[in-house]
Amino acid sequence: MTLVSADVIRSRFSAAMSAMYRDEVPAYGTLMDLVGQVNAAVLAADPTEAARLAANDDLGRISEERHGAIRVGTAAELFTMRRLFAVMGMQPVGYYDLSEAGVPVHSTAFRPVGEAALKRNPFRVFTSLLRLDLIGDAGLRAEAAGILAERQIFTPGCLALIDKAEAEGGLSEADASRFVAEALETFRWQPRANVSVEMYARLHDAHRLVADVVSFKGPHINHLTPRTLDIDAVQRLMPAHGITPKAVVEGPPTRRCPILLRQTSFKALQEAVDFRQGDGWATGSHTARFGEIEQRGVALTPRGRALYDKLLADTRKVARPAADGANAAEYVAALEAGFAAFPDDWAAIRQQGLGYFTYSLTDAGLAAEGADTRDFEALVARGLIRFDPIVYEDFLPVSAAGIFQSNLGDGAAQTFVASPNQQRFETDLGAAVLDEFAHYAAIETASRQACLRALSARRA
Ligand code: OOG
Ligand code: NI
Repeated sequence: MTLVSADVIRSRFSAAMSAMYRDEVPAYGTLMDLVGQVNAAVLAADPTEAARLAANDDLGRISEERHGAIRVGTAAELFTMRRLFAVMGMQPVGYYDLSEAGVPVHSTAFRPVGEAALKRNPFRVFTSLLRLDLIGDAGLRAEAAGILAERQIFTPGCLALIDKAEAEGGLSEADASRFVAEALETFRWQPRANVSVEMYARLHDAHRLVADVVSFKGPHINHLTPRTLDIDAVQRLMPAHGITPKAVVEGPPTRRCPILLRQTSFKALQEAVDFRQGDGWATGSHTARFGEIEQRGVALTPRGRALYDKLLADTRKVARPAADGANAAEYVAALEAGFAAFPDDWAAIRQQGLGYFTYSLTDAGLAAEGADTRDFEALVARGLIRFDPIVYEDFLPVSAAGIFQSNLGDGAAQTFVASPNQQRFETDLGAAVLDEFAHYAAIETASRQACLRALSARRA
């Protein structure tokens, strides 16, 4: 029997999720259209960049590209979520501790790994596990754990297909279609809560995020994020399209050579929810679902990342973005001043070992006969080998915290003692998370070796 590739299942799932979210949250559709227009304008205005993206086979993925986020409540849910995403070729990459930023979760990102899979479809899901251990009220903690223990967030059909995919190494065409439909159910918005309005209020008082996870039958997808080539333009154009963005863009400032990830979001919608009341239902509301856009730049090496973290921390000592946007201009100015210390041209970023790049032969390299392959840098300098930034595929904890906070409301600021616990997270997940740096380094090394092999073959 022929099995459908995991990449194909992921592409179909990502498209199905996008259609569902467009339906449920119309502002997401508006944002998608706006991002499409801005991306088309950027490419039209910069034919060199368009040609570079086309040559690297990266042009096709941009308009298809998105990430989403969910929050699960128990170790068992996280464990099965890992198995579900594995059917679509998505592995847990990275560990993010959000407790430090006042959000009682820790997280990973499920995403494809490897160049070919990323080019096919880079869909990612930022997945957080609620940490009830950080909630002070022991009684409430036990009640919340009890509610979570009773829910089943996966359909029986989905669970059976995960088992089947694991046993048979993949799914047939018919099973893959069923899997996409069944898996989608887990991420759907549930307008009927699992709890009474009183319980919801108690959970909400402990932390809005606790209410968001515990009160519902499943981990509704809380945002989907298209990738834009010019986040400042989209941010500027959002209000004219009836969308109010958060005050500041998270991440590095505007640069000629984008690094890592810049993100901005629009505020969560207030949605009607039916809460349990006696034998019936009482209508209330909940805010959880929002929209976000992102612009991705070069993946940084540990050294580049350390410089990024330092410059961001220094900036935030000077100005911390206020939730209401009061000091937005001051923050942006401080950020720009701080990041003047981060080189803003590709050659310098590469030479100083701050970013990861892929290498390929130029036309001159393809035509060269008898190049000396012992000195790699000389081949770059002679123009036989070119370099292109590797796109950062992961997330940033400070930015993620900013995105969480902007959707928790201004009164929600709360502090927890920073308590990263990667070991606990990995035990719950049932697997170790992959190290993002090792993965980018491997892509870079493979491209270097491929260039050298091609040049040596020509010499013989
Ligand atoms: C996830 C927030 C993090 C991002 O893009 O950094 C995130 C959440 O609110 O559940 O999606
Ligand atoms: Ni996000």
